[in-house]
Amino acid sequence: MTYLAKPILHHPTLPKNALGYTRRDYEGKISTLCAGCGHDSISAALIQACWELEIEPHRVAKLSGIGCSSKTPDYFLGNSHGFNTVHGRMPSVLTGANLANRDLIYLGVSGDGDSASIGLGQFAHAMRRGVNMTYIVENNGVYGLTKGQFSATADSGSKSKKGALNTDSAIDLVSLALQLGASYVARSFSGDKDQLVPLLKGAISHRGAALIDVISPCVAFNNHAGSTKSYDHVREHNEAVNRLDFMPARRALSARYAPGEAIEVTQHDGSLLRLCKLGDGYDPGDRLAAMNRIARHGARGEIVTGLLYVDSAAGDLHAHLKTVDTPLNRLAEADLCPGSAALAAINAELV
Ligand SMILES: Cc1ncc(C[n+]2csc(CCOP(=O)(O)OP(=O)(O)O)c2C)c(N)n1
Ligand code: SF4
Ligand SMILES: [Mg+2]
Repeated sequence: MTYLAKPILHHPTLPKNALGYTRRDYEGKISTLCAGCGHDSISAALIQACWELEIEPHRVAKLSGIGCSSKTPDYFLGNSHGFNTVHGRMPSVLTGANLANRDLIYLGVSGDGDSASIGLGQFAHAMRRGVNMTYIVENNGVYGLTKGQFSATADSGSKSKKGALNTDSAIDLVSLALQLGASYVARSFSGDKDQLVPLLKGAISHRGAALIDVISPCVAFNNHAGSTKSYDHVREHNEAVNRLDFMPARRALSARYAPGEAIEVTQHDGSLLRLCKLGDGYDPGDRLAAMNRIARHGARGEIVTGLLYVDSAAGDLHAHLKTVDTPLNRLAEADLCPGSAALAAINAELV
């Protein structure tokens, strides 16, 4: 229950990262979600990723909309900045915050209803602008918080808990993000922590718009036979294209794969993504191939997961706008106002 505070004390022998923090230091309040909800596993993966990345919690800003998924930022990174916005409006608030202070690490946490239904326009513009963020969609195919109506990501032909058939076509946020120009695009499953944690670490270290669509079953309203977002369905139809190893720039690199089996992508901060190809040679640098792969496998009812596309040289909104390196919220009046002589010179040019 929300009124129960977590105990602050923890065992002195818990492992610590280089900053001296334990995983407990990256937790938040006790979750009020249903036991078994996929969203709680995503929160746990985020805690693990931020602990392993040795991120100082005060450098993170978590933003969300409305929904069970959008409640989750309360359950991780309790010492970070947080903003729970209006339903579907997280991307514009995140964009504004990012423009004002480029120095923070932005986590956008949303649901399929929040992003693909009411917030679709906002989602699209944040992706096409290349806002530097990790945008996580906790995708269960329903509006969990309002008791299980189909969302816009529900597959055509899937059935509700009470047997109603969904006849609308699904919106695939991954395909949309690829088409709109996002530079790090992945899909994962809340039940696959081994895949999700490195995907999150890669996304957080990526500069540009990073989307991770995480299939996250709703045990209360969408975990039955006939649902394509249930634990059983996703386990049976999961088609991973690669396995990701994330190595921060400061760590010595270890060779885990034989040459020819892996692709390496160096990100702007020097961190390395090492992708072990599964099955036929999948190239995560080919946007069109990614779209093609998703459509081809989707037609067979398969859910393609893994790092589907990455362009580490794409840059972000600040690079496109050529803003100064100093966060805009730290500029003083003297930086912002060039003085009356400069203004007179500009005005003279316009005469
Ligand atoms: C403007 C507005 N419209 C509708 C609602 C009602 N509402 C609250 S949450 C929600 C859907 C949440 O679904 P999703 O984003 O998929 O999150 P989930 O609960 O499934 O994690 C809706 C329609 C609202 N709060 N505000
Ligand atoms: S209603 Fe569904 S989405 Fe919401 S907490 Fe329960 S299981 Fe999770
Ligand atoms: Mg949902």
